Amino acid sequence: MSYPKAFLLPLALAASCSFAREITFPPVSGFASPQQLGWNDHGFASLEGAFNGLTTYANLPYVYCLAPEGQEVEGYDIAILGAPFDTGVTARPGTRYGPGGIRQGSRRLQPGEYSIYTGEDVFQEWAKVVDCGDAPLTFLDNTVALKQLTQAHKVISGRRGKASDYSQPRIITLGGDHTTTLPALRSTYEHWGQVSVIHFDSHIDTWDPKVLGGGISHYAGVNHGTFLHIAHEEGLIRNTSIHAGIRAPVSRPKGDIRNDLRCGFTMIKARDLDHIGVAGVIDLLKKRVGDSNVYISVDIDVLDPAFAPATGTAEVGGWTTRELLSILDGLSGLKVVGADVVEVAPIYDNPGETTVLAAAEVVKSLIGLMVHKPIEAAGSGEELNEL
Ligand SMILES: [Mn+2]
Repeated sequence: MSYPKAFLLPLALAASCSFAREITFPPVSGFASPQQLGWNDHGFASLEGAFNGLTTYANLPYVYCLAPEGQEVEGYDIAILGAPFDTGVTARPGTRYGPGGIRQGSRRLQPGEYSIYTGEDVFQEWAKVVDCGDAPLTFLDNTVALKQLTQAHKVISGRRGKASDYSQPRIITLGGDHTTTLPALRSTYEHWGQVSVIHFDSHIDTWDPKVLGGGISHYAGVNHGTFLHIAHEEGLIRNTSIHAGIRAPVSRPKGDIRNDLRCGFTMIKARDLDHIGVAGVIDLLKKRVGDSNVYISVDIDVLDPAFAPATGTAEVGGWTTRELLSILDGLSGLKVVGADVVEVAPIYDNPGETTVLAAAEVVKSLIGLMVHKPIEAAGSGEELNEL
């Protein structure tokens, strides 16, 4: 067979250019993880986590935590669970994309990095921390969706822990609008009984369903501004709960605050920080909850819209990201049995991803609190009457 000269010439040139760059492409298949490519040996591994594979929270391993009965599921101690739900809001919707947004904001977080403040890597202490993906929630019926979330939370927290001494997995939920905290509290109650809630938010969220929801229907009364009222009615929370960062107006001059106290809450207002400082806020929070089991709920709108524009009900005059992180880290030692970061609506974020970056760091601080205080399950609560 003979080839025309015009074809052979470039081949000959290429062969003579053996001094050109040496680029060896890896095979296109056959590797389960980048580590198996051997790049670890060349020191690249720590730079790769953020840009390969699927996007889990902080590049943690994904576990199919909702696997059907009978299927083996590896043990874990702290689980990330997404709750894509936004049909309980009173203002801008969009938090059904919150879990994905927070994971996107966490892409530069990964095991193998050490805090400049504490020197620790919370992902690689005693606890196995995993991402369970999102709970399957219908967006067509809130009542059904909230039941689905309770069930998912129960299944995931009901599995065996990895560290033998601390057998009860704890969950950090990525919201979702704030209504998603109610199913999480129902499930948490089953393992740990009543909890004190530390509620970071610009709104009190204890509104009477007859006030916020218009008394239209029972269904309408269950929303992101009433869930703490309902949690109190159901006996899920202790009268040692506390809000932090409150600044939004109330709708009844005295009635809302009276009802808030009745639901078991005191409050630290946003501007209190200016007078008592971060240490003062930490002190008040710790004193309020004492030695009780604690659930920490962080509505991202506790931050000023300058630091978290991507949320449904933004209120100006809020805390900075640094202040919130310092306060959270200052709560080390509390018995945190559950937590969430909610109301992140990525569609309103800016190109710098300000809100989701903040939310991802808040989640990391919450993991740190759980790691610092291993807790064993203290008996189960009674069966609950759910919606
Ligand atoms: Mn809220």
